[in-house]
Amino acid sequence: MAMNYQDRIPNNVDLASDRTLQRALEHWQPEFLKWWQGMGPSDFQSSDVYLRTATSVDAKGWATYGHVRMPEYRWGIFLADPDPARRVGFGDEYGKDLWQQVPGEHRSTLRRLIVTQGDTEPASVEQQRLLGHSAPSLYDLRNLFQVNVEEGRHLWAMVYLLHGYFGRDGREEAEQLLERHSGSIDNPRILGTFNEPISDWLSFFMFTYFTDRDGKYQLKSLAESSFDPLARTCQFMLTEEAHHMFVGETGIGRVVKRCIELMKELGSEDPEAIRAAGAIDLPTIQRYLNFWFSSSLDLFGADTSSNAAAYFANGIKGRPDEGQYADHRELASTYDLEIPDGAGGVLAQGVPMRNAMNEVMRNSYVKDCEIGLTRWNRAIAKAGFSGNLTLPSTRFRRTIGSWANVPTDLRGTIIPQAQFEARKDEFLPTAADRAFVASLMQPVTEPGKMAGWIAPPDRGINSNALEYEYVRLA
Ligand code: BYC
Ligand code: FE
Ligand code: FE
Repeated sequence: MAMNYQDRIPNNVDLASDRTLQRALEHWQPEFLKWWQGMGPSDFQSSDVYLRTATSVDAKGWATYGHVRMPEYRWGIFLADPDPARRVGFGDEYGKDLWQQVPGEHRSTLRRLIVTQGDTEPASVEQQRLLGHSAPSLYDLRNLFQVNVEEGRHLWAMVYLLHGYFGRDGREEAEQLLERHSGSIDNPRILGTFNEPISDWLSFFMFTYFTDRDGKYQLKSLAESSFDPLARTCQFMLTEEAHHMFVGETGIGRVVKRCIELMKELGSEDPEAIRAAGAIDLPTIQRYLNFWFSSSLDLFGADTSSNAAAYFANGIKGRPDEGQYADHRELASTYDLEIPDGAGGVLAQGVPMRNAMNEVMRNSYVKDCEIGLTRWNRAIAKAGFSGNLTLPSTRFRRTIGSWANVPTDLRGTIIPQAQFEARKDEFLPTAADRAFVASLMQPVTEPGKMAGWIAPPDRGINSNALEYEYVRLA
């Protein structure tokens, strides 16, 4: 269905035909805007930002570009077109009809998953709210705001489902999505990573590389859901998500590139020399990477999970790209886990495949994370340097699952707690690292200019030059 931009709330769900739902959402809209003004990007609300807005959900028409003030962005409700051939794709009900309404027995589970997904979206906007003040270029500033408005739209996507399919308790949950806040002591966001501060741009790029990628995998698994409105909502969100990971991958890549340029210029890989020249050295990049990768791994949940088994059995949440698997029921199969034996060693344990779904997803995610590292390492090697970036072991610094609170080194070897504490500065960003990175975070607002710690991107947005005025500061 075509997107309707005449309504107060743009949509392709024929919102006008459901007065009650339309009124409920129109009631929530000013609350959202109040939240955006209070908790969204600090300042810049009257700047004109070169944003893309979806105007249709098909492949070619969904992105139109133009300068918009963020509060005037047309946040709307867009679902991918229905696929009449699609059936329940996994679990006990494999092959049956999809659900167009929420089955009573799955109501609280679905609500909880939708709320958890919805909670991450505004959380990320809150985490990033101060970054506009230290953007390395107008190009980057624009990308930050593009990500922010789209995360705001992802919140709309989940709020539509809550209002449209969960009645009164859905409306209450929608209100609470604006009441929890990232990092709040009394009322924090639901998942750990979304309460971590993102106070510098290196963290922002790590977050969009690693944490938005969790978003990609979670959305892919929800896009398989038998609850068709959820699946179609998530399918469309994935088209927007790709840009967030692009920002992360190219962002880290440009920080690495700048470091390489200076290593060449100085003829040295010495971190202190790189820092003295005003860029970020590879060991510091590695420590930031260790932090955000390990934090994001926890977002997949525990490695054995009866919740995950029930989601799969009931057709609620599948595996990303479920179609690629041969067995969509997984009744008899097992998965081999390596878990700590409690005495400093490692134990192999076979668990029912359905209970290991979080781990299956986490593994696909890790593989996807490796792609960027290969690319960055190739650039380092090509320049003739020996340094490289690696993903730490999935056992490292976990707080969820079998490896939670088991101290290991970056390779996943169990070490005594005291040794972990003693080596923390080698593993994770130190206060001095953070202070150094913070010292580089000086805003650059002249079109086409770039901060000294980051290389320019290969190209501008939507075929525009790098010198284009991506944000007209007000
Ligand atoms: N922090 O049985 P388990 C995105 C809890 S990112 C705190 O393994 P389950 C985005 C868990 O809730 C994608 N608590 O749980 C990115 C459970 O609690 P209860 C977000 C955690 O249900 C960037 C208990 O531990 N989407 O979109 O299998 C910018 C036992 O665990 C954490 C989703 O997450 C944690 N990290 O799996 C913007 C999809 N992990 O029941 C946006 C929806 C686990 O004992 N959520 N717990 O009280 C889910 O599918 C599942 O809730 C989870 C957890 C995968 C998160
Ligand atoms: Fe999102
Ligand atoms: Fe995202």
